[in-house]
Amino acid sequence: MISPFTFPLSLDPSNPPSYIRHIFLHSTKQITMLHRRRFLQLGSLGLSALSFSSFRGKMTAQKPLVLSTWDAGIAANNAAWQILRNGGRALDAVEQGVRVTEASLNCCVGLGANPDRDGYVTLDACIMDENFNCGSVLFLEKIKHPISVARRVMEKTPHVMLAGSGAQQFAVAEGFPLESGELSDDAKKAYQNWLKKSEYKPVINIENSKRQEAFVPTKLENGDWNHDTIGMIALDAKGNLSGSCTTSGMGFKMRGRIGDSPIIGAGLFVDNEVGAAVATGQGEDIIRICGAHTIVELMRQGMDPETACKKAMERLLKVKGIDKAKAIQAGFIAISKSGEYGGYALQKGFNFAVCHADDKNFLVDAKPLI
Ligand code: SD4
Repeated sequence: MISPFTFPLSLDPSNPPSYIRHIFLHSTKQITMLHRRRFLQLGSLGLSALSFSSFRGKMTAQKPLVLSTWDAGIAANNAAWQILRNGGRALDAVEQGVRVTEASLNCCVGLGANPDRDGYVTLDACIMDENFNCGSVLFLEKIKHPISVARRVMEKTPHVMLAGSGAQQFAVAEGFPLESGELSDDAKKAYQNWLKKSEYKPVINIENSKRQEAFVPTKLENGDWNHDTIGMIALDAKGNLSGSCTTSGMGFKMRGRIGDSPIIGAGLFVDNEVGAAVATGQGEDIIRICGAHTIVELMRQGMDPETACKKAMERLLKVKGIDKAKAIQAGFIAISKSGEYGGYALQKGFNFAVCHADDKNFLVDAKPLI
């Protein structure tokens, strides 16, 4: 039985310390912690800041609904929401949403992102609709919106995946402009720094890091620090699910390296009868457990989204082993067919953005497994 959950707030809600979170229940199992400071950031995105008290009490499943990974998900959700709020299709929402991130300057998505170890930005993306249609592009260079190329692969070819120069050739034939391939100023700086050490070592939570290190986090157009691979899943007013994922992959990766993000079943999976899931983090380990597909299958067995994400993360941890797992990060988010949602992280530091109304676009800190 679902029972309302009340967080015993002993603090003054009108003046909470920055790290006090408000807890509410939005499914039988999920307790989500929200970061008040981040609510207030929404104002700069044209959304109403959410009041501390507006999250009291139980939260029910939502429709329409859009979720996306990391802080950058707020702006992406905002674009997706413009489609969903008008009764639009989830597929259009997840494409338009992540295009915002692809067009912005950041460390890990789009042409402004960090390059591979040879100094080239190579992009991966995939998209999946409510009918098991899917498309993806891998190792795509000099194209600004890989997610839209992935959609064209899905809609205009008999294939699911196109890679490298073939994917680029297809994109150009479809009218996508071929960009210069020049690194953004931030990426140039980051690459120069990285060359000094030339270490290939993933850094956990680089997406939200404020530190200037070998893996230098780059700045956003608004002056904020970087963000990351964006994965987005949405449920539209008609009850249809879709998802998208787009990334430049791990910064300073080996040339030709592909992570989970463009791989259907690993980085993204949608089954319109059950739910949708998307992943971020160390792609190699997400691939090993077919992360997104595993989560959807666990939801099919009756688990709510957060529990399914947690179980999949437990599997990743088991495969990786605790010692090696401590050096990496992974995050999963999921939506059920009925509009419940949740996420889970391997380690502390992963958050995701949830939007289900004009004035409800907020960040949730995912619970960590270790
Ligand atoms: C990859 N999953 O290429 C992507 C990278 C990522 O947070 O999501 N980083 O492995």
